[in-house]
Amino acid sequence: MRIFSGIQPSGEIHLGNYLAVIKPWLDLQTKNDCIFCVVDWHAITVPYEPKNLQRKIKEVATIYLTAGINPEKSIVFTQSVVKEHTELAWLLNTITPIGDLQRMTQFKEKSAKQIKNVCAGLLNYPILMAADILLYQTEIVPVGQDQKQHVELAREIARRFNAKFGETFTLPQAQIIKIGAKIMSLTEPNKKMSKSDKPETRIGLFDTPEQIKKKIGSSTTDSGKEIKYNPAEKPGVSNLLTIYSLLSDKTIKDLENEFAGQNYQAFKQKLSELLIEKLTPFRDKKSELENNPAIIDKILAHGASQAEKIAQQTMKKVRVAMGLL
Ligand code: AQP
Repeated sequence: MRIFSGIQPSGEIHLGNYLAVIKPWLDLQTKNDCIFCVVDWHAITVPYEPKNLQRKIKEVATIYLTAGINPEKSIVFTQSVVKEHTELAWLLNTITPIGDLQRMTQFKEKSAKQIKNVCAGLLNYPILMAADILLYQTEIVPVGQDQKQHVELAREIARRFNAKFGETFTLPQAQIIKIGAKIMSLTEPNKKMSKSDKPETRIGLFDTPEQIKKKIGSSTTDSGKEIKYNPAEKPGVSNLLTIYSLLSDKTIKDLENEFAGQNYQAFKQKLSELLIEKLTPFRDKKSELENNPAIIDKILAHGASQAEKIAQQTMKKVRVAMGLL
């Protein structure tokens, strides 16, 4: 099956991005035809620092490689290098009702933060995302819970295009993990962990052991003493249990048994140790690749040339179907 997924090089890539999206890519990579993109054109729909963008792109690519993505098996590239993404996005603009874009939850939330000058790019973001997905005739799109709505819109756009211009696109489907598709903030466990929130709300993949201990130590827990999974009544502890379970590959039930009778402090200490063990390779790899930036440049350039070939085939079909060739 063809898989496409991506992360924006915005803010600090965190545990939510890793556990819900990047980690599941590894299983998919063994049996499927995978394309993993650094979606930089999406990252510029909110205020950003141009001088940091190239560094951020390389950091995201570093995270993909450290997590276990094999660039000899999967395609890894930067979105803006393959121009067909914007060409297809423009064409899909012509068949997408504005109302569909205005009802997107992410647009409502992000535009509320940009009250003074909401850019058209923020509204059109899901069309670019549809282009990213449809360009590669994608069947499965692994995402977190918050992006499910955008994948459903991409499917609807593909369906509409096929009905109007003839069978052109594969209809994509979102793939969401059962537990952990929405990792919550460490300080406000009713809100999702987010790149744009304060640093203490999330664990960044490059956090130092001291930062990890401090953030987990001061994360919000709940009244009571038991280490029990109950998102409605104990959202803080349930979120920490979810993180622990995904990192250790133990079930939540097993963890409840393991920590029965222990207090929050002991649980948090064990979780910090596990996080330090799992995240140290990310910091190590970052320093290694910073000392040898040509490695990442080469991988991204090779990935872009592979992605371009597929994208060009689809665009040929699209132009013919739309009477543009
Ligand atoms: N808290 C989360 N739990 C599970 N999955 C998450 N994702 C994001 N946050 C969580 C998923 O990560 C993928 C990449 O996200 P993105 O780079 O497209 O940006 P986003 O969804 O807007 O993520 P952020 O981190 O929350 O950024 P901001 O602060 O800008 O809103 C997506 O599949 C997403 O679902």
